[in-house]
Amino acid sequence: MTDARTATSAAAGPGSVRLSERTLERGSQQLVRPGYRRSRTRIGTVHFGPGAFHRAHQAFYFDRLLEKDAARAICAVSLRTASLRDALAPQDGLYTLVELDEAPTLRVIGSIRELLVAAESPAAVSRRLCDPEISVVTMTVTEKGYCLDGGGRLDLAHPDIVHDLSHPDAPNSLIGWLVRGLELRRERGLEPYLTVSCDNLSENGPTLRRAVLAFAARRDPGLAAWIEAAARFPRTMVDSITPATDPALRARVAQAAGLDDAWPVQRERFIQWVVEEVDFASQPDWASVGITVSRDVTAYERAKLRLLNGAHSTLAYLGLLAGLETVARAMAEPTLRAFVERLMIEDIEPTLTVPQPGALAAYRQSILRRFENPAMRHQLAQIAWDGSQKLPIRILGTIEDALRAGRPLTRLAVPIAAWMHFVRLRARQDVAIVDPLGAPLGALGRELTGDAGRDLSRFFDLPGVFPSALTQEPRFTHALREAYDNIAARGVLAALTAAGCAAGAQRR
Ligand code: CS2
Repeated sequence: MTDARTATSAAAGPGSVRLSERTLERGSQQLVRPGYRRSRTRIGTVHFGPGAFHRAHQAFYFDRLLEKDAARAICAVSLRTASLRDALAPQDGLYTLVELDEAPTLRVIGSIRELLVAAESPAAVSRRLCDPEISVVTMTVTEKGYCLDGGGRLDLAHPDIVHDLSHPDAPNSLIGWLVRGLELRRERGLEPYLTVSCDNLSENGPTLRRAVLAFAARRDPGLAAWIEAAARFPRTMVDSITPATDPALRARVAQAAGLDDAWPVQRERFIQWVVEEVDFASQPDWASVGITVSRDVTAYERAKLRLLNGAHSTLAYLGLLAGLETVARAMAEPTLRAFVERLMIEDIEPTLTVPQPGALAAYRQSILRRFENPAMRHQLAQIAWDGSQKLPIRILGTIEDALRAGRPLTRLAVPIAAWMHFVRLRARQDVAIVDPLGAPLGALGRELTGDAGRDLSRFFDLPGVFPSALTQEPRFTHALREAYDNIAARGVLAALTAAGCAAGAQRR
């Protein structure tokens, strides 16, 4: 049994009409249909990792771009699994995006024109990557897909990287594929593609560039030099809360659209994409579809990763320990809401700098309103996935900044302690943890005692999670020990109240 990786695709119901090019016009009038002729579009983008977030976010923007530029259709490449290809191929790549609020919008997205599975057809992916029409490669492979070590650099001992260095024409990893595509383009005298990370990584563009160059240098120093000189890896910040697809969504779409969709997606109406301004001739006219082009993505990115994603992970682990299921339900728990708001105000915002005074307060309030959206059943268990990869980016960096500034860690230690107790809870429930370190975390969870003096060091020994600058810092280990023992002794809500963490935040 594992955490509910909420349902994926399913075949259309009996006797119903399946969404496709041929049936699209039979759908209900409320369906918003593509505003361009799909048959005239050309594939100009390759995307790796076409999960729900890609289909709700980037593919939505490219659908808008296609209304102005026919060369912006997407080839969606799944690295390993065929489930998305199998679900959407009978639909000609079409799927329904539901924008959730009090008056939901159902929009059929047509920007994905090709679906490939790299593990099945590496030659087809190679051909696409060196197609002269391709100018952009985007990716959403989550933090773990970059094969990084604890220091944010390429892990050359990662099994996929080891494989790809000896099988360069049929890689397993994103990094292997990006370098393969650039190598083929160089051999053909083509320009590199713009390589755009759309994942929640700190400094995602430079981090990706560093990993690609490290891999290329192992393959061919001349190739690495060419990439270093000619390729561009812009920083980006991406944002839209996208709950996983579930049977309720599929039933809702079938009823409202009058067409069966094997894998619709849903998101809040709020959406934002910030792309770093780089000098690259054939990139899309990002601003024409509401994408922010900025020279300072870092300020946007750090605020989002720490305020939104840091609060999300905090709610996830505290809420799951309190027996709650969704973000909206956790926000309805006064003690939790008060704690998260105070954490944002007192502990996270002081680590952020934004030019406009008052901007952080407004951003925080908008985030909290988004979290409270009753139209969204955003599962805490979904946010809890991959904690070993997410917490260093979302919380530990903030803790390191607080230590440098001499600020207390009382509240910041709580989400880390809650994650540790979550690991223990899942072990007791015999539910596997969805995380690249899922196996060691499961084994560790079964041996945890609830006593910080015996348990914390076990977590500190995990590879690539806790930097030694923290594990050897008494102010951190003391605050974490207190938070961990507090939760063990009192339960999560009483622990927050007892620690005075939940004392009403000064609403600014
Ligand atoms: C969430 C993010 O699942 C998670 O970890 O915190 O997917 C979050 O919904 C997005 O980053 C919002 O833009």
